[in-house]
Amino acid sequence: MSGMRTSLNLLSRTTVTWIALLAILLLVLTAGASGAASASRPSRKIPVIFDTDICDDIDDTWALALLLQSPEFDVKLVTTAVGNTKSKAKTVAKFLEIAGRTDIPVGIGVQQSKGSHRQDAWAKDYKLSSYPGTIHEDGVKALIDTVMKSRKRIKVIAVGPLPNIGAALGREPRIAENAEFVGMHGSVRLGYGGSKKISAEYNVRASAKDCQKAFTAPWRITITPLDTCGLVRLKGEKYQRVFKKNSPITRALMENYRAWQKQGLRKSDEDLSEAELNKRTDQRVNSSSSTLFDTVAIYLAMSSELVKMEKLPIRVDDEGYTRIDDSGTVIKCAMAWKDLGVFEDYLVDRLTK
Ligand SMILES: [Ca+2]
Repeated sequence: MSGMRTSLNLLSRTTVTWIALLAILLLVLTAGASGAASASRPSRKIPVIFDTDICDDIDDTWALALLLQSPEFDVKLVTTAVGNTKSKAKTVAKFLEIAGRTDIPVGIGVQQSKGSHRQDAWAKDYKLSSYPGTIHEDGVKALIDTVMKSRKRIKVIAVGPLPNIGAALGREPRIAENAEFVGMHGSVRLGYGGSKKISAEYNVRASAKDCQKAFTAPWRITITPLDTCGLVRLKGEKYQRVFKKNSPITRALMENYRAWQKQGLRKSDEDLSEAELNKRTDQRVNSSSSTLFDTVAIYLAMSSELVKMEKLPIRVDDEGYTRIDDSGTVIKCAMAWKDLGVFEDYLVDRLTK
């Protein structure tokens, strides 16, 4: 009897051991499977490409800062547009390096000149070859490749004239099938500075043919025309929070703002002494921002809560006007602010967090 009990005990002990081993194996397998699943699960972040004519107006640099301070985005590429795009890429690369975001590739857009730009002084000693991330000499190809290989529909945020987007659509029209367009373009019911007279807004007018291509491509289009973006400017307490923050990003932003203002003043009066130039630059940089048009396009790529959106048929004419016209493409337009003050607070909070 006792011999039988011993062998039964032995049997049950062996069974228990086997069951335990199987359970552990199952746990390991399940954990492995869920690990693999999470690795292959697409990120919930919004994949974006930022196409910018940075270094012409300063608001692009504010928009770049907002982009980098927005965890909603997975920034796949920044491409430079208009003029000397190679020199502009230096400003972008240096800014990304300071922000600790050299994971972001930089693409040199369609090179239109070898000229200089207002923020060149800030990046004059920076070497593109020293950028730890990727520099694409052919930014248009990089843009096409990034869109075509994206597993999720990607948002192309464009905040300047559109030679890069026009070229990309010309080379590979299928990008419109895997992308959405979000732009700072046009003037629909308001012109510059809230004027009741509409304008041929610069980003459209400077390359109207490319804008026509972009606005007739079969992708979803969202824009902030001057009606909303032309009203954003930080002053007083709100501006001072950014001005005084002194984080790596806001420091780089303010250095660029200073370089941009100084170069603008120098161009407008070449007889100014260095001391006078610095004094006038300080007066401007210490008091308020310029109009921050492009920041609104960044915001629209993640939310439209703070604006009144309208779906309007928009036709881009050859002079660069964005007309409401039944023959136009239906586009989502941010036509008015629900509360501009709330957007300004949001912008300041983001930039200074
Ligand atoms: Ca711009």
